[in-house]
Amino acid sequence: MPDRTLTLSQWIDSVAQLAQPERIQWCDGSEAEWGTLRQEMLAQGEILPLNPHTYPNCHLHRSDPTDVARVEQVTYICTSQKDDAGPNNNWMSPDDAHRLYERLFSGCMRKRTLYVIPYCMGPVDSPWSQLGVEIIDSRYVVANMRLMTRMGDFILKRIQSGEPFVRGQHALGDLNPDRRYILHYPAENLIQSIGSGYGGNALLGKKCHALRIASWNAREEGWLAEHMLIVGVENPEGEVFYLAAAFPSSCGKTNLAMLVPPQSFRGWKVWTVGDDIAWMHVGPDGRLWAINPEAGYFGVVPGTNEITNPNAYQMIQRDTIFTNVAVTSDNDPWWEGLLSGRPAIDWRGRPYESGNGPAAHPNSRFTVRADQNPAWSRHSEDPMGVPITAVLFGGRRARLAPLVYEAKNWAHGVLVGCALASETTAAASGKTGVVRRDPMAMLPFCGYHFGDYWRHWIDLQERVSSLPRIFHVNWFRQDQNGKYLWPGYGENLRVIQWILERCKDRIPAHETPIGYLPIHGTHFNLEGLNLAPDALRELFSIDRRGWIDEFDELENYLLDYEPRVPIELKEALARIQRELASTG
Ligand code: GTP
Ligand code: SPV
Ligand code: MN
Repeated sequence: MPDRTLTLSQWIDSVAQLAQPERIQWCDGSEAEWGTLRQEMLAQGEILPLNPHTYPNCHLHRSDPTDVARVEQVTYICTSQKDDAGPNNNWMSPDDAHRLYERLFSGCMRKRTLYVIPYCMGPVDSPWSQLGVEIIDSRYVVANMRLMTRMGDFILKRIQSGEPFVRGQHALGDLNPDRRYILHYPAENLIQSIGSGYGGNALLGKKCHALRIASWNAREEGWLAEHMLIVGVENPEGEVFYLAAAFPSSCGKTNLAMLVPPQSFRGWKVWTVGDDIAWMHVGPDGRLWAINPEAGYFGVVPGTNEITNPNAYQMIQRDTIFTNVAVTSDNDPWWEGLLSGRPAIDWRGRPYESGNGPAAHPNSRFTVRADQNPAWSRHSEDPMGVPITAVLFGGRRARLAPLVYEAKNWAHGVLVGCALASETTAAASGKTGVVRRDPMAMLPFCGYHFGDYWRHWIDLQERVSSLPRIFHVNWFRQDQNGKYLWPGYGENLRVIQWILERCKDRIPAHETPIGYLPIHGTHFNLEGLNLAPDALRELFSIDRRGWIDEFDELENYLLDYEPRVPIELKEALARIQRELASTG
């Protein structure tokens, strides 16, 4: 068991003694440091330069082909009581996990450099921010953390003066999937990760710290750490409303966070505060206030173009790290969904042959500093964050879930979040396209028992006097031929407009057992949109039989979390079931 009273340098020494690196480098986040790192990575082939004329200061990294996504099956929560991790997590006892770590870390950094990365999650002067230190032997991880967090010497000084921090110990190891583990010790504010250099497995500030460890702290301290984007929507009157939205991995957070309004929405603007993680606290005014702990985006590349996401497209034209995309014969990055160019080399570095799978990996990513986004909100740096008017839940549902509906009250809204289900995507290893429950989009990220987590959500109503309204959205409904019924992307602002009108109590809605829906044909802005009448009907229809089955299945699902499921959720569920049964 590591000694939590160790100072920073004692802790680094103890890790170095175990891992045996050739040297230790304390990172300061400076330009000079990046210059040296870049030269070393180029020399070693860890990054490749992209076309400097079309993509200035952009680089390509090809990860090990077996290391391209998060690995949920080897991600563990290590609590002394197994029950506290819940059926939603893999569990290992802290003692076993520490022993495993010591075995795997022993000598794992021989002939390598150990980098010490001091970072801050959240605006540097926010009372809600948290400090962390990641130890790692991968320059690529350093380069990514430099874009994704506030990193540097000034953090080190705060830690040395006694501020608490989360410890992250990480090593590439031999990248063998059989020796890959991501271990979390919430009671020790400690993360240990080995065997992967990719994304959420390796950038420890992100999912490991800002969600799994932070969600545990958040429950103890009365706040929320969520897998949510934060977006400001400004109407033509100049009023800005902030929304937080939880969609599972690769289900549209980045895209909604930087949406460009359709042409008919003159005078509307959208401002991005965050695209993946929200930390929400109860403010002195009784509202929920959200900060984005991150300072950059680690976003899905495929599907990004000047039509779907013009802001993202523009921001990744310079100073960007691309991971696992293809390249053209001109050495430009290329991916599926790009509107021009042709792939010459695929994501593994082999000559591209059509019929041999996608040229870019479906989970290929860009890493870029947030303020390169043309829609970046200057309120991203506000210490108190932004006030949240509405919370959205949504997933990929080819059937059943309508385009939008509103929960009837807080407990019902929490049930809507709890019932979130979505088709699996390439963001995690495993089969894609299978519908699974992913409550609040937190299945891979909640650091404790889901039953306790839902209780924590329910109890918020005691302390938040102006609760946000809760909505469910689904951009991914398909017709019989598998074609999306809704155009999505910028057009999603139409749904947001309806949501804001509802929040201001300006428009009536159609009451159904599952929630409030737009009244067919009115109060929903379709100006300038050519949708087949059939598509519209389908998008706003309720399949009563299908919903009865859905809620029966949900009732069954909740049994796994007993006896910790809040009674309020079961009552909300029973009420819907009764109403569905009686509206036949
Ligand atoms: P993580 O970073 O994994 O947490 O994902 P995310 O939720 O930020 O997802 P992202 O916005 O990157 O979208 C993932 C994929 O969905 C991309 O290929 C997008 O092009 C696609 N997508 C996003 N929004 C829409 C939409 O409104 N409609 C459709 N059809 N596709 C969308
Ligand atoms: C996700 O999978 O939800 C991501 C990418 O945002 S990762 O950083 O790999 O977690
Ligand atoms: Mn995510």
